[in-house]
Amino acid sequence: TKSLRETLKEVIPAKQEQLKKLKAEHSQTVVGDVKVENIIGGMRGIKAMLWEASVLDPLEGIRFHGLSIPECQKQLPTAPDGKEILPESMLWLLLTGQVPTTEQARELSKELAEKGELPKFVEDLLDSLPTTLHPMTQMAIGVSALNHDSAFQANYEKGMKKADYWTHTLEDSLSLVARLPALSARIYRNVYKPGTDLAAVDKNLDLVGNYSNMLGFGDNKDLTEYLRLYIAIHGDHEGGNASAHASHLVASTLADPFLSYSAGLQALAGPLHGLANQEVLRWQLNMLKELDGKVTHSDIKDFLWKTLKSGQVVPGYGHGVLRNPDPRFIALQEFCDTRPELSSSPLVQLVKQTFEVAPDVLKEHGKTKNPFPNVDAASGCVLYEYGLKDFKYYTVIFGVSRALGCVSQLVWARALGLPLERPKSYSIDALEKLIKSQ
Ligand code: AMX
Repeated sequence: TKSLRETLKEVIPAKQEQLKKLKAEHSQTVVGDVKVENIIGGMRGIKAMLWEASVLDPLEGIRFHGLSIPECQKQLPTAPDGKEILPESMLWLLLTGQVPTTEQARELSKELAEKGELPKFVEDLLDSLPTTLHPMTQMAIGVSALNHDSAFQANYEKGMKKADYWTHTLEDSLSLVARLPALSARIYRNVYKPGTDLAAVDKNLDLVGNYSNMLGFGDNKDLTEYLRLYIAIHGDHEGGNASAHASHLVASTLADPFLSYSAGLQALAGPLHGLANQEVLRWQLNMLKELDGKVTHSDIKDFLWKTLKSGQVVPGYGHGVLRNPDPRFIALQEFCDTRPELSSSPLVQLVKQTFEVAPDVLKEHGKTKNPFPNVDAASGCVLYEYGLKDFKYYTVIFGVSRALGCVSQLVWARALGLPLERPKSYSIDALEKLIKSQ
């Protein structure tokens, strides 16, 4: 069986060659144009980034190295006691473009568990933060501080060769992913369960088995399975989304993976991005309370219009790229449908009923380009039903997941020698001048 490092050593030269050929033959080939609407419209639609691990189709949704979510669910190894995708399998796929064998996935689980402890000073740093500080801010601080032990930074200072960049980036990336469960669970303990014991990293458990255990939910096998699925399928969503792009931009300065991913987390903490899952739950719980158990389609419709007329967005609906229901939303709905305790829950039912009503209301409202649910429409209600009710914490779980894609791209960016990002910007005056000169 080949190790992760051996597999990467094999696949990287072919990709380097492929890019070299592309550059030599097609540097001047035009693949799109830039309109003023793109410049003032958040760069939507501009084809401007190289991102290896996944590509998002507006209608079909995400594919990880060509594999759709249902294909990943069929092909990627699961935990010994589980049926859902193991995030380690997804990490292997994102990094190498290959489906790992069960043995390879187990080896990666073992390596991550062995590297999973936090340095003492990071534990002390997290313990010193006020519990009123948002868990996402705490997470970004903790991840940033892990750069104390960065192999990339240490070797850069010693003057390493460019050809060695990716190997040290990989070591940092694995160390970051390995430490996220302990870091994130410590934040959960400090904020929501102060004074209780925090389990140590168990060398025999997989990444999420450990995470769930450290969160205090180790006995809840269903929640652990849900977290595996959730963390695996949130892992990557191509490169232009705010967290991935922020992490990629910072990494392009040759900042190490810890600093780069800390920037990704800061972007994830915004309400239009990762914070949406906490907002969805707050909004659905308000709806449940206001409708007082008697929920009809017409009641939901009225509630949706009330939200829209008050000038707010419907959280969990719409997307910058997608133009269909998000396949990640569908995968999470299917998880709910297979479990009686979830399918009978009024909250889970409400999410489903909202999906039956909201697209038509949003179409009638006429603003959003995508009236369908994104992944955040479903993700929080399951956590809530399984007893993880502290919804300010939900984006941290997203943050554990999104690291898989961001660090994979980081390894590829260093292996392919991608340069510093530096797009051109214009002031309004300069843009007007540019338009006149056309
Ligand atoms: N409810 C009401 N109005 C919406 C809407 C929604 N769910 N989604 C978009 N709109 C509005 C926009 O606010 C915008 O209005 P404006 O012209 O007055 O500014 C208009 O429709 C056009 O927006 P768009 O091009 O369809 O979307 P976008 O690419 O600018 O933004 C997104 C995408 C996700 C930020 C937006 O749909 C939104 O705010 N959704 C609700 C929040 C949410 O669910 N975020 C999670 C996204 C997934 C994730 O990152 N986790």
